[in-house]
Amino acid sequence: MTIVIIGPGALGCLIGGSLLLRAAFPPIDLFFLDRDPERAHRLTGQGLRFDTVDGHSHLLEVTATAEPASIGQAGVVLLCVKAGGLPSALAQAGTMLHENSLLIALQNGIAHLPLLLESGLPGALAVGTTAQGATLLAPGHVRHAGRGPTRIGLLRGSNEAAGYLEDLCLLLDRAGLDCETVADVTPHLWAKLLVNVGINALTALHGCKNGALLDSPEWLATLTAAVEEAAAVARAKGIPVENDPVARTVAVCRATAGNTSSMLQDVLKKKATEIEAINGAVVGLADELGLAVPVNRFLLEQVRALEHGYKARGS
Ligand code: KPL
Repeated sequence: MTIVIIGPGALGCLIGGSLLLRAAFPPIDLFFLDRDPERAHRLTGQGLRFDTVDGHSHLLEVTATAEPASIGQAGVVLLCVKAGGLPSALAQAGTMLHENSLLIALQNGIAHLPLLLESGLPGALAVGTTAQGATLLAPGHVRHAGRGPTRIGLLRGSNEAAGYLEDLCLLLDRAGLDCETVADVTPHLWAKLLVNVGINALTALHGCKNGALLDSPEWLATLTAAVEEAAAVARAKGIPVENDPVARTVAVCRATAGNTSSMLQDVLKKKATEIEAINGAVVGLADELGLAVPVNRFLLEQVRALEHGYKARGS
């Protein structure tokens, strides 16, 4: 099985590292595809440093490239870029996909679904969500910072593709990523969105680890309000929401207490964040539905201002 991971960021390195370390059977050919040729070259030369959740550190041999043509055709392509990087990642994926391939998108939020469905790429299409925590300590050095479920569902594809997805999920599960296929992925994407709505912007604004949100009554109150607003939007859209999404978000804060959220990692690197795909998506849908979501709007505006600050300084 040829597996290509597009985007050797925190999540891509976590998945790649877990597969290389633990998925011995069936044999896989794993490639990382980066858009930066120099970084790809360095990753191949230096290997991937993978710190497991139980504190062990492994140096793994990897093959990374910026040239999809050098990989040829892929069985599975995992899109591990941020929502904003999806258009160029889809263009890269396009050259490797064929009618029996499986493309799996693992972005936060829900805003990327139309883009995927309209991409017109050959093969089956699946979307997934994971609550695994991963921190990219440096390019090519990832720490697995906390465990949580990974759920993947087929958006488009034959019965054969569904079987292929089952096999792949089994492989990811054996690799320690707590992975299962689901018939309808939408409620799972929303469940994860509600968690990200509560954790990501707040950790980015306060510069704190996920677990620290539980130490401040004020931050916890904002987390609670943001998640409740987003849950009301989900319910108004007819999406089933589990009983207590706030309790789930708190549980994820605990399970990934030592993790630096992906949004804080972006802010620390002065990169564009996924705020538009997370709290921004909630605000956009709330506006369409005529619902008030003041806390999500506040978080959206604050993170936009933060991003604008470092973009404006040109760093
Ligand atoms: O998904 C995450 C993220 O950081 O984007 C969580 C689950 C909050 C883990 O940090």
